Parts: sequence; structure tokens; C-alpha cells
Amino acid sequence: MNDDHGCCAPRHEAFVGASGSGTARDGDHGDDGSSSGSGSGGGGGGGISSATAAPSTGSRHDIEQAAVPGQSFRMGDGDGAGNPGDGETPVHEVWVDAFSIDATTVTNAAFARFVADTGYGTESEVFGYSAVFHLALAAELDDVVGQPPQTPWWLGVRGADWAHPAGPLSSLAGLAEHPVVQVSWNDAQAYCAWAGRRLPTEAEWECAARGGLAGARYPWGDEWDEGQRCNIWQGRFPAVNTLADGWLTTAPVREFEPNGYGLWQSVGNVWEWCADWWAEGYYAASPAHNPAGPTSGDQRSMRGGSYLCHDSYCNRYRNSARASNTSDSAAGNVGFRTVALA
Ligand SMILES: [Ca+2]
Ligand SMILES: [Ca+2]
Repeated sequence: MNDDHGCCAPRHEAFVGASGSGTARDGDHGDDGSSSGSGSGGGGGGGISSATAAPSTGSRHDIEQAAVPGQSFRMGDGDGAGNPGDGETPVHEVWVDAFSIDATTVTNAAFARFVADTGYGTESEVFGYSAVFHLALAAELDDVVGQPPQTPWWLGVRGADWAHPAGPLSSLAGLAEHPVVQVSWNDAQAYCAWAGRRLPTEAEWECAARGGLAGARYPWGDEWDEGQRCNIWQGRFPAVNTLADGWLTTAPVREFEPNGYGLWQSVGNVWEWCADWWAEGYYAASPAHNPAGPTSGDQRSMRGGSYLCHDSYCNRYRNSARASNTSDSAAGNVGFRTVALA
């Protein structure tokens, strides 16, 4: 557990009771743990409770695929850039079997097909609010139901959900090929169940993000060249964004250049849910073959950082960087990509 990850994406509980709005309720967490690990994804998402369960209907998932060969790689932070408490060390050798992963994160267009096909209601819709970055807010002030004191740049916004990612006055106009956001881990599981897919394990995610470059800090290598390779924050967080990379919040999923395996924007843009339970100390106990995370926990892992990352504040736009959140939390900077079932 690491509460510092609230800077990356707040827990939905951070807003509960903040305003007495009456719309926010502490829903069933809907996560019985049965779906942890690498082999899940087809079983209905492991106890989705409050949101509408999605039937498994085969695949309308049409995200381009990237093939990652089976291999052994050095997992973790080998250059000391990691944050204490994030558990990026020890670096350890890991084997992962070959897999096929989405070249981009799941888009709004793809998620819309899922919702149209199933009628699925996301957890943000059930709770009645979700987390929006303050500079992106598209809502009346009356709809701001909370603001965590430790991370005041996050606003709990009534009516914010995947189709209204910045609040009820926003829409998906122009965002069809942007990553879907405001989706919880449970929502991502429901999508996977519909698509006949699963979330990547952290090991698979990191292997894919590395793109075949052993030990590199970024998907393109070790060198940083002023934000032209990915979508993060430039300027003074959280108030001044120079937009040097062109984007305040999400960028289209094919912005910038893909890595050696053809993955786009594994670092930056949006955090990506992984299948694993989160544990800071997991690397010291990780099995060497196809590690799938701890057998239980109270948060899920996220990887890759987002448009809110900044070198001075949250340098988690790196291959080895790790974060976490509870299964029912969602925010405007968290999405996911999926992996084919074996
Ligand atoms: Ca940016
Ligand atoms: Ca990403």
C-alpha cells in the first residue's frame, strides 16, 4: 500500500462524504480476488457487483495487436530512478511466455461498442461521480463534490464518467481515438470479459513496454528529449502546463512513436491497469516464470504514468515505474490495454 499514489490517481473513497452531496455512495467493492493473476478475464470480472455484469459475447475488440516474443528479461528499476515505496527493486530476471497485447490503450470508440453491446454501467456512473483534474473541469461548481487536501488538483465531480471524462459539461466529441478513462479496474475486467481478453500482468506490461531494449529507462531508450516522445506534464505542476508536447490531458492513442514491439504510449498519456494485486515488496518474492502478482491484496497495480507526470513531481513515466489504486477507483488519467487469452 502506498498512499503517495493518490497523486497519480485518487481513490474514489477520497471524495466520499466530502460534500454531503448524497450522490456519492460507498458501493460494494466487487472484487473477490478470484480473478487475480494472468489467467483470468473470461469469467465476468470476478464479482462485479454494483455495475451491470457484461455477458461474454466473443470479440468485437478491434484494437491493433503487438506481438511480444517469449523471453527472459530484467524486470525493475536498474538505474535508481524509482520512488521509495514503489517497489521497483530488486531488479530480477523474469521469463514471460509469448503474448499478443493491444498496441494502443482501449479507445473511447472501442469502449463505446462494448457499452452499446452490453448496456454496461461503469462504477463511476453507479457512484455518481469521478475524479477530474482541476484544469480540465467541465462542470458547474455545484457538481464538485470533493477535493482531497493532500492532492487538491483532483476534484470529485458529479456526473463525470467515461462518456463525460471532464464532467457533465464534457463529451466524447473529438475523442473517439483517445484512451477511454474514468474506468475502474472492475470496469476494465468487464470489458475484458466481453472482448474475450484479459488485463496484462505487470511482468507482461513491463516486458512489452521495454520493446526489446534491455534495461532502458524509457520505451525508446535511456535518453530524454524534452517531451516529444510521450505525453506528460511540462511546466510547473499542478498549475502551469506549457503544453510543449501538445496535450493538457489525453492525447490520441497513436500520437508520438511506437516502441520496438509496436506499442504506443506505454509511458505517459494514461495509467494502465494491470491484472496483479499490488504489493510493494513483491519483487523480492516473485516467481521467475510468468509472475502474476500476489495472491491477494487491497489494491491493483497500474503502470506507465500519465499526462500528469512531471520530472520534478512524479517521474513515473518510466518502464519500471509502478503505482496502484483500489479496484473501484477511476480517474481522468487511468485507462487500460488488454492481452489475448492464450
Ligand atoms: Ca502533456
Ligand atoms: Ca500509458
